[in-house]
Amino acid sequence: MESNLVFIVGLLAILLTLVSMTKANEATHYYEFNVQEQTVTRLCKSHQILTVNGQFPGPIVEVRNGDAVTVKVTNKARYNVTIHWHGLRQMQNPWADGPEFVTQCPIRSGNSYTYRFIIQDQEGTLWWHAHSRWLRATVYGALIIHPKLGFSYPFPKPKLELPIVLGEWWTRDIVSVMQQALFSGAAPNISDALTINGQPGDLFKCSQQGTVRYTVNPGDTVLLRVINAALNQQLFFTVANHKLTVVATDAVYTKPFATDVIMVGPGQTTDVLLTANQKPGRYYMAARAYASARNAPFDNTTATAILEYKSATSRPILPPLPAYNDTNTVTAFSNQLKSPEKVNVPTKFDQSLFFAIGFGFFNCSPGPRCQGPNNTRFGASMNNVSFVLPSRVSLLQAYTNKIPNIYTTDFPPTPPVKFDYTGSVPRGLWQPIRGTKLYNLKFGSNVQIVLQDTNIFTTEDHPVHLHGYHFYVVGQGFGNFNPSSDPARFNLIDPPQRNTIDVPVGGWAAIRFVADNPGVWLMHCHIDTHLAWGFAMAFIVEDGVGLSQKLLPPPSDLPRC
Ligand SMILES: *[C@@H]1O[C@H](CO)[C@@H](O)[C@H](O)[C@H]1NC(C)=O
Ligand SMILES: *[C@@H]1O[C@H](CO)[C@@H](O)[C@H](O)[C@H]1NC(C)=O
Ligand SMILES: *[C@@H]1O[C@H](CO)[C@@H](O)[C@H](O)[C@H]1NC(C)=O
Ligand SMILES: *[C@@H]1O[C@H](CO)[C@@H](O)[C@H](O)[C@H]1NC(C)=O
Ligand SMILES: *[C@@H]1O[C@H](CO)[C@@H](O)[C@H](O)[C@H]1NC(C)=O
Ligand SMILES: *[C@@H]1O[C@H](CO)[C@@H](O)[C@H](O)[C@H]1NC(C)=O
Ligand SMILES: [Cu+2]
Repeated sequence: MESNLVFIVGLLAILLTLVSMTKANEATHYYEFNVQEQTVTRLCKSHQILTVNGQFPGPIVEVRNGDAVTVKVTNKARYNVTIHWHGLRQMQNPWADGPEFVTQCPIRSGNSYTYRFIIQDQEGTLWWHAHSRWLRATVYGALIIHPKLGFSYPFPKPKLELPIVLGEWWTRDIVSVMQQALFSGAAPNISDALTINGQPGDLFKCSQQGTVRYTVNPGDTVLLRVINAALNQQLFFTVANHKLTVVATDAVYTKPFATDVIMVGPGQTTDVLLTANQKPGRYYMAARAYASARNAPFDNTTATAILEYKSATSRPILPPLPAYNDTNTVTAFSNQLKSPEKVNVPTKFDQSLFFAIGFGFFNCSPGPRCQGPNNTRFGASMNNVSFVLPSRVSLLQAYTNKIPNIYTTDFPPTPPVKFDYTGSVPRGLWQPIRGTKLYNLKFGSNVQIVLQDTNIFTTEDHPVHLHGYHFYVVGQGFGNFNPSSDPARFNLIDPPQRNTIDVPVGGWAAIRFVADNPGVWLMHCHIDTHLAWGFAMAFIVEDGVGLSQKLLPPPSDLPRC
């Protein structure tokens, strides 16, 4: 009896020490991000790009679950800028989310803003990027969240961990590319190269020196944290002769599965394990476009990096890559993504939303500002609303300060006109309306959204990103969503959780989440061209009753417009 008590007291003491140790181990990280111009040379051409601290890709933010992070961003560049922490939930704290004119006004040239946030129950690979017009073309970096001290990955600890940040490179100033497109109304020029950690690789001229190389020992297992930071392009990624075991997407673990190739949409991350179990040699890692729109130009180059076994000098082997339009490979890949075990998916919902998403065209009078097809300007919309950002104040400030005439809350929960979304869409339906329309969600509501691609102009696989949330992807398919037969096939057991969903080209995806994070949260296509054309909307998630269910007050240094 007594010895039992001593044992229990002893156990309690140990537990308490453990708990306090864990607390003590939660670190505070301080970073300084100086956004500045830097001259960079690729493909034999030099020009100034925007960087953080002169680095390209930018600095890696590496923390643990539970840590507090402070990043002082100082704008030493010519342009207005903001930084977004892509995939971080920022519970009650949209002030640190970053999208320009959504949760904050831009940080003006010469000014600073300090992002302060705590990593809450998240681990894995995320990233940060500029969220101000198209500046994220070069302003991006990895955000790696390790498990808390004393906790481990749900797989054997890899020998090496490598961030593999995929990007797009223009040999011209990206701002001029953007300005030309936004002025003319036509599609922007495509990129001149794809990059892996900022380098196109030695298949490109003048690029041999800079090609990224990783050395491994035979038998090593390597964790590749693949991030698609490309501005506009979905990408296939593969490594010659090596299987990739997928273990996580968007910083959520998955049921492991082996594959030769992965497809990563802009905004998404995929963690894969690779074991160096092949003949000692040199093997290319390679990334190339998955381009699903019909008759649309795209960057058809191949970016490479080299995985070399120690002391190997042989010529690197180039892996086969799927064709640019190989949707079957994309579907086979995404169908294998599952949560590791049974998860708690909302089965009854308070909000059943249906968003038709895709292109649109604005008719205009022929001239230099009307260079889209047949005297139009390109547009894009969600439920026929082509989103317009405010410019006087951010949506979040307008919401919290009750400033009228900045936005309305009448974003349509279903398409205002029902049509055969993926069939041949009559030209009369192609012109959306412009607006700053938000949608209200009560705190705690269970939400389902079916995202339905349209065939206005062309169908396309769009990577749709929701800020402030992770959602379950309960189903996807091709053609028009059928509300009477498709839900029966939903995966309500172990669907994957993501923050960015590639909606199948000419198809649909159904996502579910609980609206447990108050604030104003943007949902948009992560192809920046489409975002600029209006492919966005935002949710207002109202405060709940509990203290932990309310928005935190704004930081005192929040930029003013
Ligand atoms: C876009 O491409 C066209 C045709 O190659 C070229 O004339 C134009 O200068 C380019 N624009 C920019 C901003 O790079
Ligand atoms: C893209 O590049 C690949 C490999 O270089 C080539 O085989 C293919 O024909 C190209 N496709 C297009 C549409 O240009
Ligand atoms: C892919 O494109 C090629 C030509 O670029 C075409 O022959 C083929 O039919 C296309 N495949 C699919 C599945 O669309
Ligand atoms: C432009 O006209 C052609 C020929 O009538 C048509 O096929 C195409 O869809 C039109 N595009 C737009 C954006 O109106
Ligand atoms: C979008 O709204 C405009 C203006 O009311 C209308 O002309 C067009 O047909 C609508 N299109 C769709 C797909 O709802
Ligand atoms: C920066 O943003 C402010 C609004 O906050 C705007 O008035 C100003 O024109 C912008 N400056 C540039 C260079 O875009
Ligand atoms: Cu898109």
